[in-house]
Amino acid sequence: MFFVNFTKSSSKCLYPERKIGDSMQIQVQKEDLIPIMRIQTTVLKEMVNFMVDRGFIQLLPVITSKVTDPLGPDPGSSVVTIPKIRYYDEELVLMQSMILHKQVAVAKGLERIFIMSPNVRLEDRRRRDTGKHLFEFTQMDFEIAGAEMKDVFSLVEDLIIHIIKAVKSENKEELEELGRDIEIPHKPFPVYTTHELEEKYGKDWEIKASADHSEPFWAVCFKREFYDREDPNMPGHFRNYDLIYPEGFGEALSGGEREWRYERILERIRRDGLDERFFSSYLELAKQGILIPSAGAGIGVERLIRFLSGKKHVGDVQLFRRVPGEPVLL
Ligand code: ASN
Repeated sequence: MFFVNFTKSSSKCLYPERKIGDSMQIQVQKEDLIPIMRIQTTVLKEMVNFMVDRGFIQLLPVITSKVTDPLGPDPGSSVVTIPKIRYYDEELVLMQSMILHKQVAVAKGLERIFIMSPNVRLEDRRRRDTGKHLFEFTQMDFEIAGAEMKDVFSLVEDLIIHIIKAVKSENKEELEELGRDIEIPHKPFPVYTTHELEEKYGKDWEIKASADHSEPFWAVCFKREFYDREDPNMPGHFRNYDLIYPEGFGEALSGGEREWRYERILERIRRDGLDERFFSSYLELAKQGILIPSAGAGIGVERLIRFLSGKKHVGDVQLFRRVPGEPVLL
């Protein structure tokens, strides 16, 4: 047994008064932790190898900024506040995602980039039991100048297949210890529109559709943040996407083709009722006309490790859990 966390049933109260060392029930057992961390090691190594082999340049993450992803409007997000820090006279935010920085990086001539990017997202504590939310996590965030959706689909499908194969061959024992058997999916993965998914599974289609599939699939066309590109041929439709894991594990990745034109960005920031002043440094660059067409996505590292190791909650693959609504122990 290990000290990692309380069980869900430990208390109805979201922040039970307990100290480390109190008798706590434990979710991640020591015997699971070691195989999970070995699988994580393979995933991190193979993600970097794969992206470098495909010609991507690795950037270091940015954690403090003047501006970050607003994460809305997006039905997938429930952030209660953007984390801020004051540093002398500057007010900075902690990174929710590096999307705006990725756009600037590709515009500067770095055509294919990726970052192992830590994000802080202060999600509503009612998301404690979704199994897929963390308030601090890492995504492998990438962006490709001039790319389209189909380029991202093909790349991500190869990446997922590559990682599953690597884990199956390098972590055979660990998968056995965890009692996990994973199928190698087939390329191309199926693609559905969110409209089709809603029609078949209802408004909250994600987990139901995921449970109904035995291989990953794409969902396309979400009405969400201003930086995702609206389809020029079909206004009201969007050239963005999520990758959904099978077996009820839900969302793996989200991304899109990007909006790069100043007027359109501004119009959509206004439409979304966002504070223009918050985006002023980014808007200034867009106004100078430096942004270019690109497409990309970010894949949640802990969610991938949860899927590979077959755990119930994404917090179960974190040594130091960061689950909304749970107390932080260390
Ligand atoms: N990484 C995502 C993207 O590239 C954005 C996000 O994490 N919200 O679109």
